[in-house]
Amino acid sequence: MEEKKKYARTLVTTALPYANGPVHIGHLAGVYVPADIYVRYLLLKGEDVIMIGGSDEHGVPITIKAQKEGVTPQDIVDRYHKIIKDSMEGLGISFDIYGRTTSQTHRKTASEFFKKLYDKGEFIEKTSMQFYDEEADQWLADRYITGTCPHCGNEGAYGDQCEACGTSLNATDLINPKSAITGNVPVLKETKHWYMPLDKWEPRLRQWILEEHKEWKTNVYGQCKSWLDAGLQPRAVTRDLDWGIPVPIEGAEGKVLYVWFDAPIGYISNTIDLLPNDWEKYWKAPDSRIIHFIGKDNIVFHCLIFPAMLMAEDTYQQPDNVPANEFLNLEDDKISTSRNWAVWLHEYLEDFPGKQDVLRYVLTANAPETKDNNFTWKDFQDRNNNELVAILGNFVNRAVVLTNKYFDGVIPEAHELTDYDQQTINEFKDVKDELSKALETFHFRAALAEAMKLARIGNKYLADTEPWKLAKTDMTRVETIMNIALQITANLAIAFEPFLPFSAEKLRKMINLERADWNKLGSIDILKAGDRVETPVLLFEKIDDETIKAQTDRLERIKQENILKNFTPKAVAPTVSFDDFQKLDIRVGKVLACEKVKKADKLLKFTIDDGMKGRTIVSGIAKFYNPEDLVGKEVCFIANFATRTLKGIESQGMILSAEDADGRLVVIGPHGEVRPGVQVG
Ligand code: B3M
Ligand code: ZN
Repeated sequence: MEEKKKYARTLVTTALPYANGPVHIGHLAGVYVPADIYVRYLLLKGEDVIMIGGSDEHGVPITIKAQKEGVTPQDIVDRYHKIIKDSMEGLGISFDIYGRTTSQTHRKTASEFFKKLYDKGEFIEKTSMQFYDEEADQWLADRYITGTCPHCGNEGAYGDQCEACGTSLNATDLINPKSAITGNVPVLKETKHWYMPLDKWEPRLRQWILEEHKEWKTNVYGQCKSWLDAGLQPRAVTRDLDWGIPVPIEGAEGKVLYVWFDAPIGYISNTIDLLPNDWEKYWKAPDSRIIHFIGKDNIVFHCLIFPAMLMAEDTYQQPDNVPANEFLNLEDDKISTSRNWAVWLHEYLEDFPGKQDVLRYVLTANAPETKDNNFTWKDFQDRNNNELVAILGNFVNRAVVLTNKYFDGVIPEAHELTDYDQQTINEFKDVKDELSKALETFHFRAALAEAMKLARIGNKYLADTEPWKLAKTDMTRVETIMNIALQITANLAIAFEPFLPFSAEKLRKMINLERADWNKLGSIDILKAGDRVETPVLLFEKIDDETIKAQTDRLERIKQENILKNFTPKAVAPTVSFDDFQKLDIRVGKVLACEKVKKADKLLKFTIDDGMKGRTIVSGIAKFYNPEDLVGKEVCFIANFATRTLKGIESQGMILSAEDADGRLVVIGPHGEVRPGVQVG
């Protein structure tokens, strides 16, 4: 193996979330929780590390949101920056700074960065045709144009992508393009922009990633390789927009830096704000290393475009690693800010006070490290009840309770060890190496499983040695057992600190362990005999079905709302003549009786007064009505519908109903009183 590069300090950056909405569990699982675990781990080892975060406050998603709400983009970013910052703090994400890209420092840093590249001749200038809304007097960013997708015919495709078929588009590909601002047909006008010639940097990027960073995660390496193999094209780094950092050169009035040009520079400006005199060594000293934590949709920007910008600038170091994660789904559906399909962090913290670690645990145990993964509330409940409560919490509680009970809270001495004691101790003596190896290679799930293994070992040790039975006969033996159990507890306090910092702190307080020292991990002399433990506090508590149901009900409501919101009527069927229409004999009938059909959960059996001798109709609307509520109601039915036998019942007609957007069926009837048997037409 290649020898590991020695480093003196680490700069950890985390993707800057767009301040157009709060952060959700997808952001957390993909970026902030793993980054925080990593940083806490390095801190525990006593390393020099800083963690940089902040909001991405430019870009079209923000202007669109502002326009929708009739407020300014500044209002939007002020609102969400605060929500995001506070909620991240609430979850214990240990940012050294959480800044924003609307700060003065950032504006200056990004502007100067652009100017330097411009002065060095690193850009190419190109003119192109772009859509313009003449009534709004505004250039239209891709997201501001909708039209028909040339691939699938979806009428609501955006200028950059069709969300129905997933194809990436250019705005000029759209059939019947429309401005999202006025609904007018936009015109094409010529405009000038500055481009990063990525093709120029391609050979260096190839060498740097494909040859020198084969150790990167396979999903990251693979994505870079496929971009590089497809060949890199020049990319525009300016936009015609009035929200962003003005392009700092003459002849660029009304233009701003492309959000993906300024956002990664945000890492630099936030470092400057954190360490005005010392920031440069984190970015430029050869014994510093930089690690970008991001989600998979950001790989190209962090591995190819930003590095090309840094190469062009020529004084910065490249990142050492970019451990990007895949996506987390929610209840088997893609998380989406615009569809409100998410578990929002700020809401979680309100709904589950004091349970930050439960979320951190579940998101790590389920982290989308190598493939997309799924969050379900059921799994959340199970992992809390069966793992945190039943294994970790249970062991710690027993160890501390028994120490209080038998020794008045004083840590007893260990005497002669049995083979079984030795075997147990051997089982976790390598935990430090195992955990370190997993954490250093960004395998956070495996690392968490390793920490949990320690708790399992402890649980098994107490269950097997049964000190509560020995307490009557062999107190010396109980002293040894409890000493070992408490040493395992101390190990847990250290091992879990990166993952579950709130619980680890409680645990440390319980056993009076002042400081967690990573180097002690795996040993059995962390706690001193004669020192005291406190009375136990519960680290975790069971989460009941009702609590979980409140969350799944909320999601169900959102699902229904989305279906209704997105309803567009179906295209009208081919024209029919009056004669054709008259072939259908539609009549009004009165419901005399209505009951559920046995062994068929969809069907209702109607007895209808049709003004003649009456008839039976079976209809598939049982899910939507209580049969008794329909008795006495007037309904419309097709009287000459061919009879069918359903579940052994002959159905003599069809009751008309409308199907709502969410699939709900609503029975159709007259709005005034009419005699049963009259025709509709
Ligand atoms: N704001 C995109 C995102 O939230 C973008 C990340 C910027 S990192 C410099 O996915
Ligand atoms: Zn399409």
